[in-house]
Amino acid sequence: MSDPTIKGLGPAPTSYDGSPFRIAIVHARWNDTVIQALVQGCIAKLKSIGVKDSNIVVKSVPGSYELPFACQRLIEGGKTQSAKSASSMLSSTTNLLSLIDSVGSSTPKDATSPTQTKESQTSAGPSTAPFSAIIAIGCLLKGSTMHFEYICDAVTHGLMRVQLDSGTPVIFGVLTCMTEDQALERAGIGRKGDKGHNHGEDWALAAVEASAQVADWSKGQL
Ligand code: RBF
Repeated sequence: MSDPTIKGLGPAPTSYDGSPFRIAIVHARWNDTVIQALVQGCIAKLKSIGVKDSNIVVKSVPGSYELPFACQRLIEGGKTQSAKSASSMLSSTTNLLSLIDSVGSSTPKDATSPTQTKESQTSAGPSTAPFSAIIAIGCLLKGSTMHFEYICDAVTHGLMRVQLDSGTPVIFGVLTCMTEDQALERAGIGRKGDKGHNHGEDWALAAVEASAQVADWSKGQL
């Protein structure tokens, strides 16, 4: 492998467990073969390091230019979903307490059963926690006009802004390639003898590492 930028991420000093985290992937649909390989590589790696299937949310947008806004809205959507679910859980607890009050202390066992069943179903279902990290995946290929430069610049700065403004890590999974072969090699599906390396796997590792660090650091555990 002659190009050192294909080799990918080195090992982290700590190995991280992905099981507590909920991760979103937002991907562009331009250059679909490359995108599909990157998204599949990313999902497979997330699962291999413990992220539950039900805690991986995948959304798509037309092109890379749409990624920053979609990430921003999805992060907010995750926070809204979490707040709604917390408030509906609180109101079912309040209903339960009023039921116990109204029937007296001899019947709490019967009274709690339906609610407990409902709650355990909820906890076994898809998570409604805010996203721990979001992975933006796109593939920009240099054409004969200046489009590439403008989109690369806007997307890069846009994604950085989203993570700094939201406090949620945004993993930069956007390939910016001069040729299609360069993109295929960075998706692990190169046409030459060497297939290259799937960078989607690295982005999965980065997402879990950033999630774990943010979770610790926000509790003052450094
Ligand atoms: N989106 C990508 O994700 N990758 C590209 O390589 C790409 N090339 C584009 C080239 C041109 C000339 C145009 C007009 C758009 C391109 N887009 C590309 C789409 C862009 O990110 C966005 O979806 C559209 O401009 C609509 O906002």
